[in-house]
Amino acid sequence: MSRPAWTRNSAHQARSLGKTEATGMAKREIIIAPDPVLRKTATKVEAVDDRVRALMDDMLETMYDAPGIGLAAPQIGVLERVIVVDVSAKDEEPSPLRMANPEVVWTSDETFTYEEGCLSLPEHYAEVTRPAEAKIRYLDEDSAPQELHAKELLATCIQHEIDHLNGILFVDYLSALKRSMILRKLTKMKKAKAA
Ligand code: K1U
Ligand code: ZN
Repeated sequence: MSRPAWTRNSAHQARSLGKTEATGMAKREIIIAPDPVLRKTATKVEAVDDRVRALMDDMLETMYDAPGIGLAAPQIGVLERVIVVDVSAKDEEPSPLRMANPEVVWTSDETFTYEEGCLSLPEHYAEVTRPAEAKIRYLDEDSAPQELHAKELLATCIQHEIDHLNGILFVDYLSALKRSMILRKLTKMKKAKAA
């Protein structure tokens, strides 16, 4: 049975309407690096069915709560090729994107540099340069094939999330020294939290 239309509109809107419990959406735990799950390659979904739609809604709930502008399924321990993104500003209407099996089919030569963060690498930020524009092919929440021409922050965020599906983290674009410093700090932080 398909869900009511409003629950598929936006987890953010649903929460602000106080309807999170009624939808059955759930906030999931975000996996912090270093963790082997974040280095695995995720598998394609066969189709976007009710199970995948529920996963997408949980991911949006988790992303808005963090808060973040994107999330990939491996970050909550699910090794499937599913991402969610919403780069709308605070004073704009939410514009969540739910994508299954996203693929970059074209990128511009022009680049865009942005100080990236990652919910799996809390409190660490670094400039990363990526193509400024990208065409993305994906399945939407109704399993319909779509193509999106993304620019600047949206393009950066989608590329960052697709990297997660391939076990790549933004620190992999930094020098080995910077990467190992960040990962060592996170190991220490996790040990301190576990103690
Ligand atoms: O994939 C993730 O871990 C989410 C990540 C996405 C991302 C951020 C910046 C560049 C590329 C991809 C985040 O959302 S980190 C948090 C963040 O950027 C943010 C949080 C609150 C308001 C605005 C931005
Ligand atoms: Zn990330």
